[in-house]
Amino acid sequence: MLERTLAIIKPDAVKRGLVGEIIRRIEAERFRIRGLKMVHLTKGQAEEFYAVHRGKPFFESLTTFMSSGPCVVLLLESESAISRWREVMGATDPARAAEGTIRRQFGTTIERNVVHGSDAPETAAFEIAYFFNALEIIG
Ligand code: IDP
Ligand code: MG
Repeated sequence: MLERTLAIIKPDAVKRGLVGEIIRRIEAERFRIRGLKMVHLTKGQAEEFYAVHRGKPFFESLTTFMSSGPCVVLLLESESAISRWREVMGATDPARAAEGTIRRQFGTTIERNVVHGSDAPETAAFEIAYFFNALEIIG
């Protein structure tokens, strides 16, 4: 099924100059980029975006990290975009991520794992609407 998902190039990757490499990978995997922008989240916005993780031990550190510098957010479209982008990213913990995945290649810790991807159609819809209005979505 043709799907849309939200991808984020996290602040660690932006700071390390990995934006071009990750977008190259997105295009090589034949995702269509339907939206793209750079944003610097406030702490409150990071907390709102990651609200499902509120109460978890890593929530405070995660939202501080995600608001520590700019991110690049992308709206990706393809067949099975949600699961396919998660496969390209690899497992949450870079040390456990499969060889050849973005997180395995570039991630440094379970928190600083370079990229985000929506995990289901409902979360994708929420996350896409969080960052993109109708005028900013192409096609
Ligand atoms: P996901 O990004 O692979 O979907 P989630 O469980 O949704 O993983 O967690 C959201 C983000 O929170 C992760 O990408 C990572 O940055 C961070 N995170 C998840 N689990 C931990 C942890 O155990 N310690 C520190 N940070 C974590
Ligand atoms: Mg998640």
